[in-house]
Amino acid sequence: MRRAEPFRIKMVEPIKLISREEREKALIEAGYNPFSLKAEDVYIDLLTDSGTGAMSDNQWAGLMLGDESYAGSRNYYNLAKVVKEIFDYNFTIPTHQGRGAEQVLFPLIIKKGQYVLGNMHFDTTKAHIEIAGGRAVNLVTEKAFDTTTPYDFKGDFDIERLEAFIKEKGAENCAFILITITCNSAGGQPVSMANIRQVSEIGKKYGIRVFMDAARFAENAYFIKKREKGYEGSSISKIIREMFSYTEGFTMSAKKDALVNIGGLLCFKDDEALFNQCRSMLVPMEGFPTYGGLAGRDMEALARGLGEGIEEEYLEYRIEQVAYLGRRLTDAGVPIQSPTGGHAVFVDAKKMLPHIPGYQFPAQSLANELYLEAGVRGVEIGSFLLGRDPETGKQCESPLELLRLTIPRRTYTNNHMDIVADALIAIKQRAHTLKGYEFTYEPKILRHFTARLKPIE
Ligand code: P71
Repeated sequence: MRRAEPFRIKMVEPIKLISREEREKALIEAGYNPFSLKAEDVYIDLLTDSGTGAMSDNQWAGLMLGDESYAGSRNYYNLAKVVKEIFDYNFTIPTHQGRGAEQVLFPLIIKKGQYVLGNMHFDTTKAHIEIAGGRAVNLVTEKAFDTTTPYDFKGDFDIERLEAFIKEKGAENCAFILITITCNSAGGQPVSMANIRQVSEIGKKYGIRVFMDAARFAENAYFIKKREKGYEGSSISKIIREMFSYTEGFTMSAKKDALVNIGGLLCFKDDEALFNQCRSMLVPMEGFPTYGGLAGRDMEALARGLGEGIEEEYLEYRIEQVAYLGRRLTDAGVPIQSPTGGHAVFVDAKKMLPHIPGYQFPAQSLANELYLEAGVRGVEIGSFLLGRDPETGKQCESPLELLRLTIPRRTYTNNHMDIVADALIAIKQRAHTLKGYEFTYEPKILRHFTARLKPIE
């Protein structure tokens, strides 16, 4: 039988659609950069799925059981117990969010000039690799860049390129391999179990450690169950345990699949020495090892969220909502990364606005038009985000120009999805009239957060 959302709504947060004139004014004030909009001026906010979801009544109840002791909070032990149950990992470190975990781990395992091999590192992760003196290498399958041809696991590593790279550069020059599940930048695309296994075998063969960037681990497990032969009958829990048996540790932004508004994790299967090193570094950076930048109550919400985020009925609803928005767009001929992934629909702005070259930011143009049309905020994942080559100062060419419509968890209904779809379908009719953008203010690092732009007349 067809099923609706596996929850009912106990508390609501009003949202408002301001008038077209007010939106025009707000966008100009924001320098044509949706990052700079006031959230109150946004009707449906699809900027990110990070920390924007709704907690359950059980999580909110957990907040009241926060043990705010500086050391040895009971909520830490609850959290470590859940991590052991779900991932079968023995060592747990809480952090304030994903990049907190990266900031502690990466300098300990990267020597200057070493490569970190990944299936498209997320931008903040790449930044932390570089800050630690490493070089981020992208070895995702070429299939990820062909948005029109469906492929079940567009997050997979290109195994041949991975091995060739290690042979060419030498294993001693490779710090570690990082498997990002799901692959955010290519469209929330999953990595198959077979691929995770192969990557781990290559890691063993060359003596290179393998870690997970596990922000969307539950969505990845759900896709394995639905799309990979041999896993149809497995439970999500069993799939997760197998996925994590192939790696020795993970960093996690818990603001995604772990269903909290703040929090992160740094966990190890059995490397106690590395765990201890990380714990020492945690103290000056995030906090004492039993709270790591979180309040006791945050750790309790996280412990409970981890369990809820792997429930199959929840994941089915979650993935189906993203797929619903994807279908509405595809049916109307709006080009998207296909198939849809876990946390967002990615509109292919290169295809929708072929008259705007990459260096004039077609996906940013589409994001701005979508805000003007319906008060919907999406986010550009393309040349605007990618930035310039730090050595030559030249604008890098992004293989994809995408508008990410990121769906917060348990937050919006399919009525909201319809508003988004209708707006994009309307824009498609006049796509040729949209303009490219140029900078009026361009910061040097991570420019996309605060840059200001103007349309090119
Ligand atoms: C996302 C984010 C969060 C974000 C980042 C930049 C601008 C707006 C929003 C964060 C991730 C991620 C992966 C795979 C590590 C982090 C960092 N993603 N790995 O997609 O997707 O985690 O934000 O908790 O520090 O919107 P953190």
